[in-house]
Amino acid sequence: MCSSPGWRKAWVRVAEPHNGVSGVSTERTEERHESKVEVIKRESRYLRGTLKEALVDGQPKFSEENVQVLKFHGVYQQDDRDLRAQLKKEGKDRHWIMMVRARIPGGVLTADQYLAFDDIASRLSEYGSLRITTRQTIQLHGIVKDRLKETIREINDALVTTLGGCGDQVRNIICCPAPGDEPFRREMREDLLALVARLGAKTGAYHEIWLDGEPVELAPGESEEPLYGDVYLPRKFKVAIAPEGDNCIDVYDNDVGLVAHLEEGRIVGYTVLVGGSMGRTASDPNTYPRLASPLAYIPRHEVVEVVTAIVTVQRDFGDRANRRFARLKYTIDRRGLDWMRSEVEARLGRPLAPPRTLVWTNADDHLGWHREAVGRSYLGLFVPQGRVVDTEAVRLKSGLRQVVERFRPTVRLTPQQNVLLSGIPDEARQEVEACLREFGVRLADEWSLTRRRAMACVALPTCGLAVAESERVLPAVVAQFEPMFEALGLADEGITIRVTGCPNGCARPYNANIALVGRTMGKYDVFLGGSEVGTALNERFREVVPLAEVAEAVRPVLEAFAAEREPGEAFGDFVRRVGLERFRAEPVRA
Ligand code: SRM
Ligand code: SF4
Repeated sequence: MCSSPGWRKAWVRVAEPHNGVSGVSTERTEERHESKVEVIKRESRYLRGTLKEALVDGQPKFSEENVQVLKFHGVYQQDDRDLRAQLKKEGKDRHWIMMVRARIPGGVLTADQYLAFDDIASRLSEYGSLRITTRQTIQLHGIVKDRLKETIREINDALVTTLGGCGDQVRNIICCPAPGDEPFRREMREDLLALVARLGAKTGAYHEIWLDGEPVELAPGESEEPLYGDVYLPRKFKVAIAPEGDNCIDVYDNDVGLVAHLEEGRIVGYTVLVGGSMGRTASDPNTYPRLASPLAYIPRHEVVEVVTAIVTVQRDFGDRANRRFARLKYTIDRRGLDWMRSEVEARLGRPLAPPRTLVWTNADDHLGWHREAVGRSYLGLFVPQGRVVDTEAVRLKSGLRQVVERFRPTVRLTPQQNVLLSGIPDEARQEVEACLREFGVRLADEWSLTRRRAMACVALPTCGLAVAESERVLPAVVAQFEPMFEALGLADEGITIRVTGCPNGCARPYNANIALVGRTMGKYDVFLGGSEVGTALNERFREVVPLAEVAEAVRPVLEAFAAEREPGEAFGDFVRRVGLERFRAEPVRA
């Protein structure tokens, strides 16, 4: 395993005529720096590293090199930050634990798969909970190193993988989770699975390390990773699919967003968006969130070929020297959208058609009862902060388990961290409700719209990058705003509140109406504007506001909105129309 310095000068050949994508011949050789992670990837032998040996070395944690390789396998090494200070005082090492993130395309699980996760969490995780993520997957926190192999093995036994959960590759592809018998829903799913098959990592390392598989011999000239090569992508790469009109997945926040255009209920083609991403670094003003830009309209049957071409452009031209600027958004902003289009066209060997105009009417949370097909319904259940856990008051984990065991629904995870239970016979609706109530679980209409639409990232105690609380303070944040919205007649506006424990933006804060982004423990930057349908970025309103004062800080803007809005005007549109300057001058009321 590598022991190279963090930054090293290297001759790197980029963009060899690459595998599988026609028409590229942009071979060039240049001298440039390469980040440490690039070296680790190359020397990992297609993500093997020394993980096999490390799993039996008796140590509680992995080496720095293996930590990087592990991410590609869906595993993050963390420590319980609640225990850090006490352990330090006692002169002890941190309490090392792993977070395991599955890859669940479009968030769809069979009943048995869901039950397997529930069971694994109960037996193998120190927290015992399931965390539904903003990208429709499940994370298990608190897996000690000795239990990691067993955990991944059991997830694999349920026919789910963790390969591609994290790392510099195409991550879990997300898609509107609503079930239904309209043909376009089946077609979106087919296209999603075709993309997963094409863009997923192919290395045999996963089977060798976690499942004790034998190495597979490659034919002469055959590559273990025909698409990615041995250094994979410069950075994470996210893809999302939305049906025209309903932006429940925040399609503009992805490296590639695909918007399905329908005719007579069937998909005729996609508008392709490129270069979205939320992440920014507080200390670096050259980093920024960016909404994806429309690139082209493509007929449906070209979707895999076109997305593959875009991925290869980023593979070949993304920044491999500085990971801070390695996302597709920076490649596009450095070189221009026209350049991006021509590069994709060169790889396809044909011109792309201009994008279509997109109209968004909704960002549906899909909660509550909905008719799904003749005789069948689905129930969208609100999961506070995405955490499926039993508390004294509400036994959500046990209640969900009971319903899934008895009624065998397909479980669909939503990008707003909730679950949809699909395929329930209409006549069983009341029984399902009664069963959930037995465990103290409230149905969606018993929550305020503000609460339903609010999201928070994980942050403390597990996230190593958190500088402030997020998941654990979301209820208190919403509780500040709820009475204010009520008093101002704004409770039914669907104003979105999102909180993150640092500027990385895991709960997609920068297109929320009201966002709290952690600056330091207990203090947040407050962003306002955004859009209820995820089509606009918000703007920083106030900096380093103590948690207890955030709602009061926003009050003048909400009051002005209630008094001065134009008929039908949404909060985000109002903020963009009137601007925030006049409110900034006002002192914060304590
Ligand atoms: Fe995220 C890093 C959690 C969605 C942008 N994210 C992390 C890590 C792994 C921290 C780390 O690197 O050590 C967090 C683990 C916390 C924990 O203890 O579980 C973490 N991100 C999450 C999840 C679980 C938040 C949640 O509450 O649901 C989401 C898991 C998604 C999944 O299933 O794959 C999650 N992360 C996102 C999103 C939202 C999205 O993709 O729709 C974003 C913004 C979009 C984007 O990619 O820009 C996001 N996460 C980041 C970034 C900033 C990336 C950037 O390019 O700037 C980081 C930091 C990094 O990669 O260096 C990060
Ligand atoms: Fe951690 Fe920051 Fe992501 Fe929250 S936004 S999970 S604090 S990396």
